[in-house]
Amino acid sequence: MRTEQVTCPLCEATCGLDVTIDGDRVTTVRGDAADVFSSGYICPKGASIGALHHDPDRLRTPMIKRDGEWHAATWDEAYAEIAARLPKIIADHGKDAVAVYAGNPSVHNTSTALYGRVLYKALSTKNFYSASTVDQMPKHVSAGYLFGDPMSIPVPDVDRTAHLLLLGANPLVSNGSLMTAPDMRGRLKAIQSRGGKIVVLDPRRSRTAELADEHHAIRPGTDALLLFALVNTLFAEDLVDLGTLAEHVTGVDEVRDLSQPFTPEAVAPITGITADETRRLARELAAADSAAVYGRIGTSTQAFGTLASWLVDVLNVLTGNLDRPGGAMFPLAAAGQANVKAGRRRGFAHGRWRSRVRDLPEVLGEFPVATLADEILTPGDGQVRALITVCGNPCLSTPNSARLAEALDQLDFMISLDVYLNETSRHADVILPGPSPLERPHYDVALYQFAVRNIANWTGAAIPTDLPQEWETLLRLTGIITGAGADVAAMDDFVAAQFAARAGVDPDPTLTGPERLIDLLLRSGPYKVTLAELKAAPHGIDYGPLRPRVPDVLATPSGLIELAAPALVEDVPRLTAELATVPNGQMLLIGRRQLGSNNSWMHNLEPLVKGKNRCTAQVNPADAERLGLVDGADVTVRSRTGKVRVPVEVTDTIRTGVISIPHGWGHDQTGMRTAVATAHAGINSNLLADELLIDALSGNAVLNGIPVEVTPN
Ligand SMILES: Nc1nc2c(c(=O)[nH]1)N[C@H]1C(S)=C(S)[C@@H](COP(=O)(O)OP(=O)(O)OC[C@H]3O[C@@H](n4cnc5c(=O)[nH]c(N)nc54)[C@H](O)[C@@H]3O)O[C@H]1N2
Ligand SMILES: Nc1nc2c(c(=O)[nH]1)N[C@H]1C(S)=C(S)[C@@H](COP(=O)(O)OP(=O)(O)OC[C@H]3O[C@@H](n4cnc5c(=O)[nH]c(N)nc54)[C@H](O)[C@@H]3O)O[C@H]1N2
Ligand code: SF4
Ligand SMILES: [Mo]
Repeated sequence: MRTEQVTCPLCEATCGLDVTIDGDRVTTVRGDAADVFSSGYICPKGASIGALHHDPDRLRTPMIKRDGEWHAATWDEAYAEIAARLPKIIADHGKDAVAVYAGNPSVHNTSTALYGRVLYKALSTKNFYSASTVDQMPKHVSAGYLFGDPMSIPVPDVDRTAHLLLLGANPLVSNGSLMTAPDMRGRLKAIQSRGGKIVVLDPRRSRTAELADEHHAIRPGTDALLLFALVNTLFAEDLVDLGTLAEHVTGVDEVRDLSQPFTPEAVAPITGITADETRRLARELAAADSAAVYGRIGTSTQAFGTLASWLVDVLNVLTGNLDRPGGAMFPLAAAGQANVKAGRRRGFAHGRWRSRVRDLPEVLGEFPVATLADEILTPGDGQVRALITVCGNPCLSTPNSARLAEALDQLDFMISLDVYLNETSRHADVILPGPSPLERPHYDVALYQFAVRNIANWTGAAIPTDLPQEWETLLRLTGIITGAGADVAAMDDFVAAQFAARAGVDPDPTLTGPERLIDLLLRSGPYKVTLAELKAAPHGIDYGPLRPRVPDVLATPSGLIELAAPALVEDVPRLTAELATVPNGQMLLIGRRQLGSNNSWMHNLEPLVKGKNRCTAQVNPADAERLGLVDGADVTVRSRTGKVRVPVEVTDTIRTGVISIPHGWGHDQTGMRTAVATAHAGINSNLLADELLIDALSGNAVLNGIPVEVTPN
């Protein structure tokens, strides 16, 4: 029996776990009380990390599909198949003929986070897609233009704030996002016990809204209007006070002018929040000793995602709360922090090239995943003929996923790096599995960059494995693309040399793989720690609360916070036009997350799916009565792209005019190896999400506020 300290890689909270292992069996998983960040907190998913490790359906060998039948294969056979098919497609049709889709866990996985880009660079395809465009891309765009770097996303300083205004986020269930902070319940309650206030804007009375001091049931998709009305009020009532930030900001007058039409009275009929309430929200925000405005999925995956993301930070700036303790601050991670080079003035640009079929803008070198099916299905020069998915399940997670599934069947070749044979990988020709989270080392190189304290924590592999680590797999694939062959060690030395050159320190000759890269990043980072020192601190090292980083963090051409950056301002007329909207009573579909879910992929674990069916359509009692819906009976929900039948859950926790279905379900397909998930299939809400509805600026998909028709039969 032994107990290992493991940083949980399953969501953004980075909790420390105590994993007790007897021989090769995981016996218990508990929160690590000594973890410097999570202090013993754990959620149901973290507690299921042993079930994930032991899941008999989890793939342990590569799989090859021949004549529609899956065969377990050796790694050599799998690479031979890939070598025989992939380079030929590139040779015949060019680099853009191969698309990549990188999914959410690729960010939570040290191998893919560090070595994914090596493969992507070798492929150098314009057809790069990721879960970012069904998630946070609008925030990157707004941060890019405001602060000069798309990774400069301020996080709420929850541990010190006196006032937290949350829009479209439910951290009590999601455990926080773009705000790495384990135990959000504890942290939010601490705000209240020190006399602070929490206000939630959400069409649903979520768990976070239940705990909050105030909840306002905003109409979906209208956050940008409400936020502009708050800005309008701050100016109208002379409440704007930038404090010490003033000398670092430009564009304040322009924002004031832009906000003129968005009076609380003008937006109230559309947002559903009265003018008086809106004014009070603005006054309280301005009056608080410190305050942070924070928006997440609900404000991002909507038609005005970038404007809403921008206005969140406009409010943080105008109330003097950006970059000050208790406000919204820029973390400084121990390793790999992206926005640290002083004196950068390059600024940010998106739309440097555009997609072939729908003429959509590139952002951060990727195209919106909402157009991936178009690029596969539309013949012509540059048509996508092969796809590599890396930790992604776009057949459940992206809009109009039925059309995408059809498109995948037309590919000449598809590879999935995935741990399951599921809704997406079933379309592949070759599946390459990776080790379980307990079989690999972990350092959260991505999420510590959004943490509410500056934290570093290293996890070694808790359980040995015969499976190659995914960084080795990625380098093997790179070797096939570049013709460099199968010498993984040589390629790894090359990667390390590049990291070392950038970092300005020499690689530790005793290390290889991610250990060597993380060590380089740590030693060249702000706290100059070594990997060895981190290994000696199994509960992590806490570098303390966030510290102000303006002006060094700013990388705009002016060196200032560009509050009225032209690219953002140019999108405002689209919002102004919304002021003419008269809500027509059409039902609007939104999503919701659930404690036991991890987007689409952890439903194969019995502990997370047992009990009552959670894939229900929530509607308000008034709508149920009006539409003739009965609690527990099935309802049909239709959109332009599809229709589903799903059980109704009548509840007053949801606003009238809104219907909520969680995403990530719909495990009712054939040819998968997910026995538990299939027995708890639910329906796929993204059959209803319309790939034509996007935030024009960022290309992000609209997954909330989708017009639907709801009928009892
Ligand atoms: N309607 C609606 N749709 C949404 C959302 C929403 O709120 N509403 N949310 C969106 C958001 S925020 C996101 S991030 C996306 C997520 O979208 P995706 O990233 O496409 O989907 P996931 O469900 O995270 O699927 C992850 C895949 O990675 C595999 N996997 C897990 N661990 C590993 C590993 O260690 N190695 C490898 N190789 N594979 C692994 C899983 O088996 C699964 O196939 O969904 C989006 N879709
Ligand atoms: N248990 C669990 N945790 C997760 C995940 C999971 O699938 N399950 N996924 C992880 C991922 S990838 C991410 S990105 C994060 C997301 O983290 P969060 O953004 O906190 O996630 P959600 O719970 O989807 O919260 C979004 C909220 O927005 C509300 N909403 C919908 N439309 C609107 C709108 O138009 N305006 C406003 N103001 N609100 C709206 C919804 O009702 C919902 O309560 O969660 C992460 N954590
Ligand atoms: S909150 Fe996230 S990091 Fe913490 S145990 Fe749960 S899944 Fe793991
Ligand atoms: Mo996400």
